[in-house]
Amino acid sequence: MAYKVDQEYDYLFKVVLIGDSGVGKSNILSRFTRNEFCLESKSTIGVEFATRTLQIEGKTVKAQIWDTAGQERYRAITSAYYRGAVGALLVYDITKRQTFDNVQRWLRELRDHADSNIVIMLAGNKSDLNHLRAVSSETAQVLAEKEGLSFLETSALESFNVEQAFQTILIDIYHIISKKALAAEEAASGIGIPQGTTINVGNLSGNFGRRACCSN
Ligand SMILES: Nc1nc2c(ncn2[C@@H]2O[C@H](COP(=O)(O)OP(=O)(O)OP(=O)(O)O)[C@@H](O)[C@H]2O)c(=O)[nH]1
Ligand SMILES: [Mg+2]
Repeated sequence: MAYKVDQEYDYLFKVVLIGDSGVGKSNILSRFTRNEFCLESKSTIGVEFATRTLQIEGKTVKAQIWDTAGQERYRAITSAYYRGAVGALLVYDITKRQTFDNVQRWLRELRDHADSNIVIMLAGNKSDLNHLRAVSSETAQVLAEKEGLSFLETSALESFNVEQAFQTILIDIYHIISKKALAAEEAASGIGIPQGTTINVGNLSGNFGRRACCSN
């Protein structure tokens, strides 16, 4: 009988969604994993996660995306939420200035609890509400550059840039991981060690026949 084993992937990447309550984290997640949107979604309580498997540069990558409440009182234990996360989508609402001002707070939380190499993307959600805009994309871009984050405006409602946002995070993670794997492979096989020129010093006294000379 042919059936697909769930473990059929090359990489499993944990990505966390963070940002203030009501910015649209849960809808971004449901749009990406189930292509669903809900206008009257309730605040998340505790932690939820959903997965989606996709192809990145010929590899099967399973993205496990975690979602929790932006509101402090509903939040699950922070350290467990961030443990093992290799990516983060930090969401604010382009129509609510306060949610953008709090981005620094979320970055601090990431710095305190997540791995220092975590890939972070800033997402200004609800781009469909341009007439109610309170944060310009230029302002957000400046902050993103200052903090070394990628940046996109998204709309979970219109399904705009949601796919792109996750793709960018996952590709960045994949590049970091594959670079690390390559470095480890090279170190193991000795390829990474600087190669020297072999010179013949046969006339030197003693038992030296050949010596390797490292040029760098
Ligand atoms: N217009 C518009 N509304 C959106 C968009 N994304 C989410 N919303 C709405 O914003 C509200 C909050 O969305 P949620 O996804 O529940 O927000 P959340 O960030 O998960 O909130 P917490 O779970 O409380 O942290 C809901 O009414 C959604 O329908 C969007 O792209 N455009
Ligand atoms: Mg939610």
